[in-house]
Amino acid sequence: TSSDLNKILEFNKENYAKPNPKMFGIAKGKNVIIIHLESFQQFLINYKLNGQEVTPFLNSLYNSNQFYSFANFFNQVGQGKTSDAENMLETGTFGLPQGSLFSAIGTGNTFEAAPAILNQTEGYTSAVFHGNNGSFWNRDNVYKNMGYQYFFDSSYYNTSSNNLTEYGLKDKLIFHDSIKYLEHLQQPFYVKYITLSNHFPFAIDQKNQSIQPANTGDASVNNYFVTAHYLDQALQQFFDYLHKSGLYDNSVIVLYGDHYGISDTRNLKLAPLLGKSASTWNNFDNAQMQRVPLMIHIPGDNNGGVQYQYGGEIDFLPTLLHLLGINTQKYIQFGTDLFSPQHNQVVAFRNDNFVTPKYTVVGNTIYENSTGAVITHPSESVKKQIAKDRKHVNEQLTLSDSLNNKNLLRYYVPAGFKPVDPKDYNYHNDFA
Ligand code: GP9
Ligand code: MN
Repeated sequence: TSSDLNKILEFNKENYAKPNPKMFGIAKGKNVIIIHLESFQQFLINYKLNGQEVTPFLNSLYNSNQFYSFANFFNQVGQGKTSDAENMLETGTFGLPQGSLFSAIGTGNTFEAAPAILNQTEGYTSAVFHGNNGSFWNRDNVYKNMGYQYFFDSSYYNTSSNNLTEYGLKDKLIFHDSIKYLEHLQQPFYVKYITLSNHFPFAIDQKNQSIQPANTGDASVNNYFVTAHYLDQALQQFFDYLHKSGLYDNSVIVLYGDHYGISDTRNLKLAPLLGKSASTWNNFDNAQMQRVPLMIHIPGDNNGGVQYQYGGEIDFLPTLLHLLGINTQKYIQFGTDLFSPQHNQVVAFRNDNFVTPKYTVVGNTIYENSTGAVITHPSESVKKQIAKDRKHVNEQLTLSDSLNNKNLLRYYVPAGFKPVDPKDYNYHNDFA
């Protein structure tokens, strides 16, 4: 295991991308509010269904200079879906090739995760707000290992049946009903809201349906737009509060989509709505559909706008830590800061396929992004580039798996980091 750890440390060192001096520390000491947009795909941004914007509020943020909005940001989850996204964003390591890391090994695993790092370096308070049972995806155990101080799960809210959708409290209610808890938290805080109304099969009661569904012959595809619209309204209401309370002006606000809402097979139904034909739809298109939003508001900074560099969920943690002025060199993280000039733009999917700014690689097939065409006879230089990228992807995934499967962070304590003791936390509803 010590040789495994050495390989990981070597990769980590080689892979390190130093921060962009223009961005490093520009949000130092600010609150951080992370909003997880359930099943939300990038194609919804600025999309019009029957001439009407589906997510007008998010669009207004995406198109404003108060957000750094990433146009080529991909989800990298495996079977652990939401939990894999959470894991990547907060630990900088990948989910597992099969199953959910949270469920499989999250209880006993050692993490050096955002809540602990931020608490130990800058004195942040941390909390999660989520309207489902705390045990879903083993969160109640994993969050303790991440160093989360508070977890406001469904037991903290009024969950009478008309307040619920399939997975728990409706999004408008979680944002509203959690304010009383948020307002008790010592600042600066690092908090995460995990929404859930926009989840397959995308069902919501009549009174919360304020746009017409699509008409594709697949009910879940049709209703995806309706629940995304509802989520958009919920966000607008929450942002009203953030402005009124003043939090907007002293908080980094991050919005991200965790993974697809529409599966590869259902993409065939969606294709015509995207101006594509189901008959020519292929693996290239499926890979392109894995884009999800990443939008970052930095208080007092109006230099945002659309960012075109390629990246994925694994890149988020070093990006955030650098914005907060925290050096990441000593932590083991498999992605790189999206704002760094040295950022690595190869985006690995959990099944070893990958996307780069120029190419999309699915198995042994190479597609050219600009045309979507298969490159049947790649030049020597393209072959060389792809081989190099493939090696990076394999290494990244394999080393992350060995780190987590063997629980190697037990043996690697970065200078000044105090290992997290899960016994320090309990999430029983005795806060209020
Ligand atoms: C449930 C929610 C959904 O609490 O986070 O998880 P998913 O099914 O998307 O993985
Ligand atoms: Mn999810």
